[in-house]
Amino acid sequence: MKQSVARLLVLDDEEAVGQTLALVAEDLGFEVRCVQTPEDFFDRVSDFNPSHVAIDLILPGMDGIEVLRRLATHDFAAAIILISGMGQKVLESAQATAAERGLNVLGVLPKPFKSAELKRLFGKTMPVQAPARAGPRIPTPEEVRRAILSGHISIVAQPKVNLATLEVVGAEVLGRWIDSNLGDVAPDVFVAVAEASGLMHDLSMLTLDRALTWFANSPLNESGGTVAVNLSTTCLTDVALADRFKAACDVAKVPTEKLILEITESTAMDRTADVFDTLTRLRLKGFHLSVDDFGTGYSSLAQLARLPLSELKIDRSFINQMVHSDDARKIVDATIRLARGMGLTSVAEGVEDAQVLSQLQRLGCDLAQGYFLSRPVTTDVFDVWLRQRQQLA
Ligand code: G
Ligand code: MN
Repeated sequence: MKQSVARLLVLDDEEAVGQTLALVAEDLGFEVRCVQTPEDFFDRVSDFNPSHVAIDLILPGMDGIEVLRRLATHDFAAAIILISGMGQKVLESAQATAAERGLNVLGVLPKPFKSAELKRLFGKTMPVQAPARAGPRIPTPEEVRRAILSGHISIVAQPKVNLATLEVVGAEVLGRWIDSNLGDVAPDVFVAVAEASGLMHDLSMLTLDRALTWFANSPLNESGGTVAVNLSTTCLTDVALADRFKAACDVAKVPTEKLILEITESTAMDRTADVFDTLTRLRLKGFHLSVDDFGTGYSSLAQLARLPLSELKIDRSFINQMVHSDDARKIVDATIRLARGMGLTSVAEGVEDAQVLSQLQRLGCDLAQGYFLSRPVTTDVFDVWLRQRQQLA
């Protein structure tokens, strides 16, 4: 017997809601079952084995949160859609709790919903059961060490664009490692290994050297742009870092003012004297400092004001939610104002579509970065792309 891989189980005490969901989902090739009580739901979960479930948060007897808690204790892996007439705020906090419990929440659906919204949600997971691809093995510290020493870690660059003029005003440089055995190793993977094995200093110097060598002769430098590199907290406890970075800039003949060093929010909030000293010394030598992924940590505004910063990068989790979530948009708006009030450049990271870009323009954000403008690309590709863009302008 042929069994459809896409199976949706709906739990909603309003029968009409289940019927509407069923209509849309069946149209998309789903096999659908609807139940009205949590008891029936849990019975059905085991025999119907759904790939997707839609759960109303308000139910008689047991509420939706309780249903989610029970699912979490069973390592439930299906994609979950949350439904509620209680407004976006309740839905979003339920989504956050569910995600925290390790559940796979596809999205939320405020009632009354349109079938287009539902299609968009389902569309996110098509094809429903893509074969799981085994991720590459985590490299050993020795492999990371060899990759650094033999210069196998290269860089890619992603543009930063002025939202008022759409001019390219800078680039963030990211490490890239394509290994003959391991394949493309994601930067957060090799950075984590480097951090844990005392290799971060070498990795940062290598990235900086590569960034400077490229930037010195790039059209980005010619047109007055800047180049950004990421700095980990481990590096900042090294008291000689500022001198070494300055020396590298001198060798490459790039003024330190052209460099933006990105630190994470938790680094910025680190109150150890060494970290604070290094940040201050870097700024005294002319480097600009930027707080990356802003909004995800626990900032103290007092500490933020104390640091010699030039830029705030608003975390992409707010940016890519801002079209759908009022809260995300308010946070972005407030952060842009905060940056402006403190004399800092605001940067939106993770801009993935035109709608987000135009909202950011309306809110008066200074710069944007993200796939919609360009993915991180090799520096050769970056230079060609930028020259073409400059000729067209
Ligand atoms: O934390 P930081 O902003 O330095 O992280 C950079 C990472 O973000 C890189 O791995 C890069 O590929 C990724 N990135 C860049 N632009 C986008 C985007 O528009 N969307 C998403 N999801 N990731 C992005
Ligand atoms: Mn960054």
